[in-house]
Amino acid sequence: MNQPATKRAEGAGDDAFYTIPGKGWISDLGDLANPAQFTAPIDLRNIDTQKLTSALRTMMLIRATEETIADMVVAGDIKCPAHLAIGQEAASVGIAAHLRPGDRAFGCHRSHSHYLAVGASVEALLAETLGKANGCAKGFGGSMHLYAKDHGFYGSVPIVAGTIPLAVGAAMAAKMDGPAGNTGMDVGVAYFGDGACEEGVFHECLNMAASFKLPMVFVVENNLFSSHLDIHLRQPSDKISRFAEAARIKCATVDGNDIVSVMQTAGDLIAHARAGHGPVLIEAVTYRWRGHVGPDENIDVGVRRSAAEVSAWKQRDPIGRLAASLKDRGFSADNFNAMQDDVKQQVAAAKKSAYDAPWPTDGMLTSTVYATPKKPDSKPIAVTPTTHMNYGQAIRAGYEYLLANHKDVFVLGQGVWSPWYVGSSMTDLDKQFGKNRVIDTPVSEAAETGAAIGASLCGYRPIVIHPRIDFMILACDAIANQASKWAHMLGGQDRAKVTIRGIINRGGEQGAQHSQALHSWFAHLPGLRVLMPATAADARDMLIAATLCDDPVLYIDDRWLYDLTDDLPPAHDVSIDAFKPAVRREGSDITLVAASYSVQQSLEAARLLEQDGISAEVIDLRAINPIDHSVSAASVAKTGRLLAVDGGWTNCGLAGEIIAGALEHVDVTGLKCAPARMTLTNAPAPTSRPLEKLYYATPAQIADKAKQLIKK
Ligand SMILES: Cc1ncc(C[n+]2csc(CCOP(=O)(O)OP(=O)(O)O)c2C)c(N)n1
Ligand SMILES: [Mg+2]
Repeated sequence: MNQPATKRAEGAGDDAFYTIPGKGWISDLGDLANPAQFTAPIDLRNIDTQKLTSALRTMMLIRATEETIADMVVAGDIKCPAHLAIGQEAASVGIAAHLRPGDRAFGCHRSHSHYLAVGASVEALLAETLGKANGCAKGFGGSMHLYAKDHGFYGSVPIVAGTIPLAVGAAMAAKMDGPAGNTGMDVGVAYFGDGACEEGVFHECLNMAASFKLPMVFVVENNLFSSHLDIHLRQPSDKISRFAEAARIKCATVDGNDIVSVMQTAGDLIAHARAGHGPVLIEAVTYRWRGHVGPDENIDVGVRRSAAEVSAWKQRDPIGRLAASLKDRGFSADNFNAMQDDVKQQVAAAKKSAYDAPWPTDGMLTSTVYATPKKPDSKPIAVTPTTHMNYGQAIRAGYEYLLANHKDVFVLGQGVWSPWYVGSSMTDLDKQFGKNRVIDTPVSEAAETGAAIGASLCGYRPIVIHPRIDFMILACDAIANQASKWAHMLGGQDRAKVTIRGIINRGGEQGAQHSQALHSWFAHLPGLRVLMPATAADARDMLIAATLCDDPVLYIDDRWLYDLTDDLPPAHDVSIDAFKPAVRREGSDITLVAASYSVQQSLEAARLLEQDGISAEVIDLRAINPIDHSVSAASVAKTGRLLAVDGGWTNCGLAGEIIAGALEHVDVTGLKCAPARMTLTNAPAPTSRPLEKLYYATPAQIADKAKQLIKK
């Protein structure tokens, strides 16, 4: 095929892509983005003096703590990336003035200020930056993963925009909890920067929070930079609140270095969210004095910024302006100096105790990855008696049981009100349990999944449904970075008790993006349990166990199994550790190991082999992370032959893991032949009928492969 000739315009300069400031850029923020403006003392309006001096002290504490962190970086004691918010203190303190203990705030990479503004411990912060065991994340988070849930700070992470959907989920949970007396609802709060507003998930979250009318507070600290890049080079406007307007969210853009402005605006907007009128967005325009990361003022990820600009912004110092304004209320220079000394002493004492603190013990490296499985402690009433049902109906029975017996369970996902979107597996659950517990969502995989995680940190056990694993990939940050890491990176203090259901939906000429089985991708992640039911009974009971488990669980069902039937006894609470690998058929000549649909194919292959006098043992792995190789290994030790069967691709896939895991546990000199694997053709799924027939392995092909091994 001929490529069209490149038609790059002659003479296109650097500004072909970027609107270079000064060349046609008009600031929508106007004076708010101009450091020469808003430098005068601020108008204290009618805010109580004690409230203001307390805010001043918190801002000073944040600054002194961050200056100490800068010194500790320079001294070489802090190695983790430390993003300082010096110059930005008013935003977090102004918002925190209106938060209460039940609220749920989530931070970002630059969150020392958010954490300290809610009153969390300076000692625990400094110890955390050093990696000490009494750090706020037990030494597992460093500067970028802060945690103080007892102060309403649920966690911060450095994936830009990563916690925004979690905060939306926390707001969802707050709405489910309902108002606290006549004081309105608790709120979810997400702190993030202007750069985060360039991430897709932010827009999914605005839309979802507005559509669901959630008590959600989006706080954007617009410091006009993302890393080394000025907002003028990244967005067609420097005013972030325009995105909220587009989502019909009540919003305000304020001078983020004026604590009174932030406090007053936050007071009004947070009250709006608490009252149930829907989400709000507060844009605080500010500026960081130091570079993107580390202690330097003039360097931003290797790019030098204008020293004149930095010093101009220092004239709009939130601390200096408030202190100057308070003089009229009798707060003298002596008062200021005394406060400063007091703050410095507090930080110095915290620093000393952080240095003196112990390191985490070796055992902590792995001890927090998974929760200890619990024994079921209740005997809830079964919804259905022993019933003959198929795999799809069994999944539905799992939901029915959970929703009937466990008030903390709710489900959300796309198409869950539809009679066919997810086969027979959820039919009419919304009618039975209400649309507030069976929630159909916008087309926003990242927001839905992140929200489920966020709600799971607030006492709920959500199940988020992805009708195809292909679509679930859009939620990879929530799954791979957030859910699976949450417990470990916060030192085991909290867990994402979320179930993520991904459906494999192959065949039917649906092609490359509607047919994938990506279980191997996700089974790679420590912290995420991955279950693959191969029978109708497991389809129901694994869903129950996954939901009641304190770890994040990816539950993968396969539409090709939906017609498989079984007699299921009444349901009951099941523990996650009930699902050891199962010998589904005993045999002596060869071991077939598989999960999910491949188990049924292997059983069919074993029936074919029996006709040729070959006895095949079939192992159903059931859980592929953590994976238990012991049953496969024992079988291989007995038969001397191993064929791994998997519906995923070969390279770095489950079949390779099955072989490696079994061989590590057997005496290989006893093997009768080298192990082999039967996997998917190494190509994306075709749509054309004859090619599709070629593409998927059949039981006859599995049997043939087994026969080849036996001949060897
Ligand atoms: C998903 C993701 N992409 C890129 C990065 C690299 N990164 C770290 S911080 C940052 C800048 C974010 O800017 P902004 O949201 O405005 O926050 P600020 O640093 O200004 O406080 C970037 C791009 C990241 N951590 N995560
Ligand atoms: Mg920024």
